[in-house]
Amino acid sequence: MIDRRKFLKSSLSLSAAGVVASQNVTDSNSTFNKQLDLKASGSNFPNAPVFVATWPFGKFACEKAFEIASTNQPMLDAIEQGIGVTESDIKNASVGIGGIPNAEGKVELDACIMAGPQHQAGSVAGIQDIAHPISVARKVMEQTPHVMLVGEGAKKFALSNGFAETNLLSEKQRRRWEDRQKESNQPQPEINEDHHDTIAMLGVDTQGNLYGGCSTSGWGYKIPGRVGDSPIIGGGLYVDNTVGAAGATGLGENVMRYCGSFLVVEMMRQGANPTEACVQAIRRIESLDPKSFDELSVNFIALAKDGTFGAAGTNKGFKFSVTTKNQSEILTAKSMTDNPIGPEGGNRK
Ligand code: SD4
Repeated sequence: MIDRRKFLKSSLSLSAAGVVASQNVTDSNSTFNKQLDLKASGSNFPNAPVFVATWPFGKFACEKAFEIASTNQPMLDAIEQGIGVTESDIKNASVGIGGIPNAEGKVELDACIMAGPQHQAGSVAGIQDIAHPISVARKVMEQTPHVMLVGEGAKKFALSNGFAETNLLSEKQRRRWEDRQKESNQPQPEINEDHHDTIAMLGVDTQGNLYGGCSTSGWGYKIPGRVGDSPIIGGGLYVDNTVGAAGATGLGENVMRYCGSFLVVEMMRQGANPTEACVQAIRRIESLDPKSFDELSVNFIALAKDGTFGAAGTNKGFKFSVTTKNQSEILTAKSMTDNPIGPEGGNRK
């Protein structure tokens, strides 16, 4: 008997070469076969390319990504350079340069990237002195046999691949950190909406292939070495090329314990639309967790293979950005409570 996985794999490569028509594939119900059908018929996804990102600052990132993708450059370039816009923005205190430091005053960054077609992933966590962790994550994905590098090793890898050593601590953040040192000698970071935010970005191309990335300085004033959900595949980001993609922002500890983004994608696999999938994942988390919706502070964005998208958050007012051929706007996510989400961390001051 022919192994089904091997059969599908060889069918896919033959199909890509234009050799196998979709009707030659026996199991017409599988999602794999739907992909083959689309490839064989040359069908396009009418709304694509579509980019969705967390928070209003994600709009600039989505627009950059759209500009790249719509001129037929690789989708990974679109995701990397889109997120790169947010990483370069010194006013944004939650991603890249100018990010909020850890308890010792060092900016430590987390990022990951995924490419749907080959189910590839790359990630870095707790990396210091490198301005574009999303680009390092991509290098890990494309140029090593590994998925994730952390701390010193990640920095060494970046430097040996030509990334420049950069001071990430802005004057403003240095002063805030020093003031905080004078005020408090608490070893633990407090939970404060003002101390965190993240860019997660999802994209789908005109062939229905999905990609995603995520980048953050994480929870402000965290214990050095703390890693959040953002660089964790399945936590802060997940891409399944047969179904859809999801990304998270909020308190990473409440996302990574539930494989949050993976959960959202699985809800879509079961038939939920992107918004419903985010809501169902948040409901699942709340049903298992001792914390209430308000204390959880979890927000998801989701993008289905067909280009439909949505988002939901525990609190009211989580905003996300979307750019397609027909629109580029900031939308408000569905919320589980009427209590406001608080200020967009670091980005409003
Ligand atoms: C983290 N999830 O490090 C990130 C921070 C974040 O909105 O997204 N804040 O936990």
